[in-house]
Amino acid sequence: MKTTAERHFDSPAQIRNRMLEVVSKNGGHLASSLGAVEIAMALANVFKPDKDRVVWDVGHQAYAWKMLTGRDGRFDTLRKIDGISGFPNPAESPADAAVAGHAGVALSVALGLAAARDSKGTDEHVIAVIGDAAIANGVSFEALNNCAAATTKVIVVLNDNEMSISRPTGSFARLLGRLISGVRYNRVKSAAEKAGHALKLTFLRGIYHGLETRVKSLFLGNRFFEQFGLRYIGPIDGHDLGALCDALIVAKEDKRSVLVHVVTKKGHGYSPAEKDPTKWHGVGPFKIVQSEEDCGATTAKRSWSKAFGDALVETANKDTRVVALTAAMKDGTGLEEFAERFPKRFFDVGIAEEHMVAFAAGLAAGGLRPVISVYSTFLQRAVDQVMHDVCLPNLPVVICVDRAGVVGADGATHQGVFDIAMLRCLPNLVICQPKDEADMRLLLAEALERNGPTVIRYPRGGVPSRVEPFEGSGEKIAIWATGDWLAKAYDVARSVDGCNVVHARYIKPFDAELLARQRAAGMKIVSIENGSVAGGLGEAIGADIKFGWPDSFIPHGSQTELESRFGLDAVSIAEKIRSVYG
Ligand SMILES: Cc1ncc(C[n+]2csc(CCOP(=O)(O)OP(=O)(O)O)c2C)c(N)n1
Repeated sequence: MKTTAERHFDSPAQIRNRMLEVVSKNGGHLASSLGAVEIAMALANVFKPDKDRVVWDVGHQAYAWKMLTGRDGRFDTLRKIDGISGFPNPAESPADAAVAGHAGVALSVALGLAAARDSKGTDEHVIAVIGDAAIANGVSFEALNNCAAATTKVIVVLNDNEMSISRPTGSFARLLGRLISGVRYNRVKSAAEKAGHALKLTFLRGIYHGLETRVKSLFLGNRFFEQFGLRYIGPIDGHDLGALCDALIVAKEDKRSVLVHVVTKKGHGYSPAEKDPTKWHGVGPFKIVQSEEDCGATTAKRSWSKAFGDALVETANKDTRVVALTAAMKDGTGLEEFAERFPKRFFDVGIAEEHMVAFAAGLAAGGLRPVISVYSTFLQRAVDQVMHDVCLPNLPVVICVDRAGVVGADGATHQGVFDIAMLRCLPNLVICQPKDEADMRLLLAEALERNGPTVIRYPRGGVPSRVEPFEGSGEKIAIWATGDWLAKAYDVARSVDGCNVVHARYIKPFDAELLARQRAAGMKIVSIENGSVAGGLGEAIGADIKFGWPDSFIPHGSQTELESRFGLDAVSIAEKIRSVYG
């Protein structure tokens, strides 16, 4: 693997330049990582990355941390197959205390690490870095509730950029807004902060922070985090490295648990990203420009998400009972237009998948037709609500599972391969997958007619407007294939004698009569699906050869690279079938 020599970074600007250089070629999570450069530098300065434990929440903002902890030399390989991951991963570096791709868990993991340290009697510091949207996640709240009981010493860095992927929703965002926008408080605070910044002696810092606490309670009266056993320090300017280091030193020296509230700007240092942080949250390759003009991050072709969004708007025009729900993923799941057209029928619940599904159950029980749009990997959070609140009462909730299948460069935390396996066992639930845009419309209409729950799954990437059927006339082998991999099954059938193809439009219940007829005629059954083999369609139909993702976590790489590496491209599949059946 080609690497650049490890280098030393003197300034945040150098790190940002390197980040831009690589992300503009490889794509990645830019705006959040640009905003967290000084946080990463301060953490690397004040703590020992190889000994102290830093847990990033979500982890998409940790590129600077990667560069500063021994991975700058390999940073060019970011998100590339066999290169470094876009998210923290302990298998990649000891400086990554935990895997981090799903939001809201950092505080829990950090509490566990701190409690383990307390029990062993060692002295490493444990720090959770968490965004203002991720801290409002239910798991974060459970951890806050447990914080004082779990340990006496954990450090939380709250990276508040006042943004989720889009504008955050909910009361907690408002609370944080009040904390950082009390004008009177800020004026006093910044004077106090300057004084504190100039003071290098610990006892003087103590006086400064004693004063700060009084200022806070005097002017703001906000003791929210202190009720949870966390001393509150802040708000601190997250792009002032000196102030950040000072605050972290105070947090480190304090015997109690501390939350340092840091205010940053998403996209900091790259004006197009500062101007439109939502667009620059996650980007494909782009051309770097220095003006505020849009520099045209790669625009993808029409996606499955957009096809879904358009179909939903059409349906909602006709049926006023239809409402749409997202857990902080309006932009990724194609719901922008719905949100604009029907603001009263649109619910962005924040990063709260469990709440979203149970909330949808309530909406359905109340007579509406809720349509949830959620990435496969994040729906995993809410499997219990799907079972308990939706399937058991058999409510008409439509769950549109986006990014179902391997997603590519985001890697193991984000591959959407487990949804069929997790959901197929749930009674009352219908699971289907469209083959093209026209089919998406039909399946959505069918789902909204049903008086029970439906899952419609579709992958990341471009949507074909129409996949022409090719059934083949073979009588030896029946290939059962789902949605996006149907076209691949047609390619296989064209190159292997004796095949015909079944479009398994409904995965549950599948067409048992057809299967029985094929079995009775002595046909071999082969399944091809963009999901895990364990628990997938192939298992359901008892296929003789099952093509899908194996029982391992699928790393990052492009979708096509991964398909060939795992023998799931049309040529490899055809070869395997020929080698088994001649
Ligand atoms: C459980 C879960 N749901 C959704 C996401 C998708 N997601 C990635 S980042 C993000 C927003 C995070 O906002 P914040 O915590 O404020 O961090 P920022 O990006 O602003 O630094 C979301 C919703 C996720 N990673 N995990």
